[in-house]
Amino acid sequence: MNSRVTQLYMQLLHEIIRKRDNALELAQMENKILNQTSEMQQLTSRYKDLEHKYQHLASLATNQSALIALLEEQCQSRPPPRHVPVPQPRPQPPPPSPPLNKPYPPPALPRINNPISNEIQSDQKSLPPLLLPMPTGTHSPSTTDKPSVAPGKNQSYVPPKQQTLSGRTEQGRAGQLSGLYLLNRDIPESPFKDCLQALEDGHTASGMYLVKPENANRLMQVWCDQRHDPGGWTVIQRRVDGSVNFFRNWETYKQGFGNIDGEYWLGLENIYWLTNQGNYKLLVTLEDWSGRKVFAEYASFRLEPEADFYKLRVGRYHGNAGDSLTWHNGKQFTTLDRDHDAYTGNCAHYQKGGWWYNSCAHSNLNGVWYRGGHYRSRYQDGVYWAEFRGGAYSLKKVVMMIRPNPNTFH
Ligand SMILES: [Ca+2]
Repeated sequence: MNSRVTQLYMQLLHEIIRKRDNALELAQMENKILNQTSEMQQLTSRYKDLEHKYQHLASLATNQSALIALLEEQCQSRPPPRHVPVPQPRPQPPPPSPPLNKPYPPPALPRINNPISNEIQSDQKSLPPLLLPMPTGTHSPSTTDKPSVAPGKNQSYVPPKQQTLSGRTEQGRAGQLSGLYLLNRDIPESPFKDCLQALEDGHTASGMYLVKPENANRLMQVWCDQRHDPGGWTVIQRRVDGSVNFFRNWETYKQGFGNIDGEYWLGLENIYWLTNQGNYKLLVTLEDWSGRKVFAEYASFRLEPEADFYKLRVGRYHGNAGDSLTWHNGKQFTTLDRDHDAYTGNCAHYQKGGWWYNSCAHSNLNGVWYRGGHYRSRYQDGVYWAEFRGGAYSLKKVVMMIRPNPNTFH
């Protein structure tokens, strides 16, 4: 009898423990559900924050587009500058049909090729104008018309710290430009025709050099890359950190802008003089945000004079980046205020740069430098090379440089 009672008692005890375990498990499950719910709430609130931020940015972009439209109108209503010869319209060669290279894949330019894009433009023009200041100055830091005098020879040395990027405002940029170009102490004084000549003269260090192309009545400061194999490269464009605004007008693209030891555009006039003193090749080096480096080389590269709006002439492609420039061959340069592209609107307006736009671009190396690669924008305006990472990916580093290539046929 006793043993039966004990057995029943043990059974009961076991039952109680099992039920307690179940209750414990239930409580744990409840906790988990509560945790998950709170996590979801956090995520929802973060998502709302992000949505809010995105709306704010989108409204900023819209405002900027309105400002651009306003500036465009102002530029169009302004009489043409006196010193610019009014070129006779030349008969344009018919656009290659099909284009020289493979047809452009539609996904890369969905908006620009959209026939209703005019609607977008007129829509923008109807937006309220803004009163934000925008520089229209034509600061010409890299050239001088007095070749007999090395610029800055008698000017005071500016401590290097004044060259550092102090801010992203245009005012700061302008001050920085004039500061930077006073720094001539380290620049070899006798001008070379290009960086290769400097290299052959024993200047094997990369850096700022003073260059004077043959037949050109101008001196220019350039960055010579003497390390990139085999050295002797004259850098004409560089993007590395987004510190310089490349959405500039014609005159600024003509003269050049930026910082010789950072981001810069050498200037169409300078590039014209450099590339017309011999046969030059163009090397474009590109780096994405995962550190992948590729290149595109063109066996010849030169620009037509300003009377032909610095029309692009590039030769045979070679490289591992893909060819995103041949489609622009034979195209004139277009900026915000000078539309020479093949598109009904102004490509520079949408792509936020200056380039040899066609209708519009396989490459947009003077576009907006976006951090991180994939960017979200109303237009395809990043620093891109479509055949490498597509038009919706803004590259991290881009350098365009030239070097004599005597064995080239144009
Ligand atoms: Ca156009």
